[in-house]
Amino acid sequence: MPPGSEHLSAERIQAGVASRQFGRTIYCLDRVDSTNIFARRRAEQGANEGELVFAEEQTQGKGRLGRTWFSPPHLNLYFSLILRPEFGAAQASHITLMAAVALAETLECVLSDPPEIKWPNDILVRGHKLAGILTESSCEGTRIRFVILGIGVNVNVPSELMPVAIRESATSLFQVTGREFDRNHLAALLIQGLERCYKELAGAGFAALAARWERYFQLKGRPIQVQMLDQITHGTAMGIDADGALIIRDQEGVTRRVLAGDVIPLTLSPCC
Ligand code: BT5
Repeated sequence: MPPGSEHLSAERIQAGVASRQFGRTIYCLDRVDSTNIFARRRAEQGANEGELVFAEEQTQGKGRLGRTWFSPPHLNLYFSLILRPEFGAAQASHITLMAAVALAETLECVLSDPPEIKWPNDILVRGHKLAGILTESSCEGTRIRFVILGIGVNVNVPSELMPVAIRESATSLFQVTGREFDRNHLAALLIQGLERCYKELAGAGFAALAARWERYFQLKGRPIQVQMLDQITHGTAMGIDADGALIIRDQEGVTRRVLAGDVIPLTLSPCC
């Protein structure tokens, strides 16, 4: 059987996860509106940290800011992890940064080209989007009740099946490597990577992961544009601060913190 034709199975994923702190309970659904919506309901019902929801297909896969995540059946990974961190709501953005490191480190093991992190939530390969992260938190004052960490990875989807709107900007492991992947095995690797990085974050804060995050952040020192709703800021990407905000230096030399938005790399124009 070709590796890409296997259905997702909780047993097969669990067989590949060594420690099982994450993934003791795994739902593998055929079809769902969004794994984040399903996982939120489970969290509201009291599900434990580490519970995972996978789906073969999402009919309303969510991106940030009301955008959609293209989620065709049986080709990719769409999953949500329930987290109940002890740290405060001010550190919730660290979950996205932690997940980006876990994804980049895991995907690097199966790729010859190193992945890149595009702040705050994209994983790119050769400049094309391979995976996206959507973190949704439920807080009570300064306390986090739970976080739903949603991850979509394009695994075996060929370019011709992508919607035209993202065909140029997106990629998949199949497109990059020319081979199909066993999604159960890849899911297990991702869960292990997430558990390892989450333990580091919970134990020592984002400082434990910052250098690794920076290693995958290829835009440092490069001119970028950051768009947040109708506001556009231009400047040079300097990195992130301890809160996970993007630091940019604008044309006047003023340093700014950006808390949310879409980063667009700009090309340097030759000077005469
Ligand atoms: C994201 O949003 O990148 C977060 C994606 C999170 C998806 C997972 S799947 C499991 C879980 N359950 C959910 O419902 N969601 C999460 P954002 O940065 O806003 O990017 C969305 C944009 O990426 C879209 O507007 C498209 O331009 C593009 N896009 C949509 N689907 C894509 C895909 N499959 N691959 C690459 N790019 C895509």
